[in-house]
Amino acid sequence: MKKKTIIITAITIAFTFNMCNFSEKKQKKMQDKNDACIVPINKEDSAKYISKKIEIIGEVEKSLILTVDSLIKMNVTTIENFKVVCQSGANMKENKSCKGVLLKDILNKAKIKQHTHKDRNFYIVARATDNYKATFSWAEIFNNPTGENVYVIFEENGNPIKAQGDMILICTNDIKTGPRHVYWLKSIEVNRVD
Ligand SMILES: Nc1nc2c(c(=O)[nH]1)N[C@H]1C(S)=C(S)[C@@H](COP(=O)(O)O)O[C@H]1N2
Ligand SMILES: [Mo]
Repeated sequence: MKKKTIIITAITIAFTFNMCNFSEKKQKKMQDKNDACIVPINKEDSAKYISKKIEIIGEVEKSLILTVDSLIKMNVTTIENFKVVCQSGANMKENKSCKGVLLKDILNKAKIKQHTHKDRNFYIVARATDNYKATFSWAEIFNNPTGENVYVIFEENGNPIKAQGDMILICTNDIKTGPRHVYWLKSIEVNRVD
């Protein structure tokens, strides 16, 4: 009798555990599907996300509206062999060359509102029209080599950016460059940490 109870209890525990595991796996699969990098978007739908301008807003002295034409007039750099690698490790895109302007130069033009020299706890959000976003800290841009690697690009392999246009924000020294590769870029927002 005792043995039987033990066996039934053991089976119940094993079954419950397996069910939990099963639903966890199912949940993970569904999440992966939602987070997938390759979400097929048809041409018409993707055209709706294209942004012709970027706004530099928030804690800045001068809010700016920039277009490809205004970037061309700034200090333009050519970036060679830039690869977009997803967090998953998948290779998404490879550019032989692209042209862009340092985010640092753009922020210096808008001038971050620093009240004192200790007032440097800002975070900068690069946001796209589909609300995809990437975040940088003031220190990364202004007190770290990363500042020399964050660009707003407007040209890939000698051509204007079309489907992902007009401008893309990139960070060339990230380990996985996919996450902070923001296409359909529409704004750069400067926020002070309270
Ligand atoms: N606006 C916007 N930018 C984005 C994404 C997005 O969904 N929307 N996906 C990111 C992801 S997850 C990756 S890996 C890279 C490359 O994605 P792609 O293959 O769609 O170009 O872009 C990033 N930039
Ligand atoms: Mo990704």
